Amino acid sequence: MAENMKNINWYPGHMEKARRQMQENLKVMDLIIEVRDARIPLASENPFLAEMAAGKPRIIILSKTDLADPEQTARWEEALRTEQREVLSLDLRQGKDVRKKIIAASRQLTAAKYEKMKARGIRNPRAMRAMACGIPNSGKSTLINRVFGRASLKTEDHPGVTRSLSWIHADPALDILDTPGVLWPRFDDQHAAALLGITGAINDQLLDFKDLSCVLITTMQKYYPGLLEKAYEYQDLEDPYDVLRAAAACRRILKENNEADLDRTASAMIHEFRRGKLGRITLEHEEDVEDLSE
Ligand SMILES: Nc1nc2c(ncn2[C@@H]2O[C@H](COP(=O)(O)OP(=O)(O)OP(=O)(O)O)[C@@H](O)[C@H]2O)c(=O)[nH]1
Ligand SMILES: [Mg+2]
Repeated sequence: MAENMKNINWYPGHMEKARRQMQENLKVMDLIIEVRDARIPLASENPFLAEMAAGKPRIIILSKTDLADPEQTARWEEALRTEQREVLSLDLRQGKDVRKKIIAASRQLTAAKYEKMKARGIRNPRAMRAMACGIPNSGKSTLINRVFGRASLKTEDHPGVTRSLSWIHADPALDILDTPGVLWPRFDDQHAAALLGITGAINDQLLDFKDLSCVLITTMQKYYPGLLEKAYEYQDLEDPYDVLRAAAACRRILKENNEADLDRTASAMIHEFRRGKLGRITLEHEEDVEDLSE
């Protein structure tokens, strides 16, 4: 990570407020549904959620699998799964089987609690309560709409869409609380922050796209050699700025004086990545991570 990169931070007041309200609601939750982005399964883990969810059954959703590398998604799914923690990788846009899988996993993880209620003589135990949480723009509201079977919550392709907590009676057996995407007050790991920026979890207005494109280029050179060469029709370039210049030439993104417009090229590259135009790409590879224990 280059030293002169602009520092990334995004923790507006609504996130702090949401974090407090989530904490307050925690005691009534039977289950946590944490939605991460399959392209960055670790950088999209919110450390405060891990702490908050401790002791509660948890489903980790790896969303946006249509944009991620399928082989890596399969590896991550295995690596993150534990006894108390189911992992489901889902393309929430397609919605195929989303409802069925979420309901089945919720049932399984709350079975002991449900049986306990029955044993106490409650004939029709209440619906289980789940809190959907995670970083901004990861697909929490889309997921709940899928389980509910109706587009009742607002979803848009930018972070910070959901601003308040709201309960959805998604299924007779499952209530889900939608929450605003939250980040944390300070990113100790600026590389992870850049990955969050690239994938769209951070307000674009705070980002330097040239910085982000350099991180994207070096990561793709490491994991997907040849892909950028193919997309931007160049050969034998290593330096990220040379790659940016090649991309500018290929896409004809030029200033009035015919020089490459690197700012606009960087932004175009990030948006091509986000739309999946550069391929199905995972920016964190499972085999490179040594310790996944929490
Ligand atoms: N390609 C793809 N897009 C998805 C997927 N899931 C969600 N999206 C899109 O991602 C964007 C964000 O989805 P939301 O459901 O609003 O995300 P959120 O987590 O509720 O976001 P905040 O409320 O801002 O925290 C929308 O444009 C969705 O259509 C997926 O699996 N694949
Ligand atoms: Mg939302």
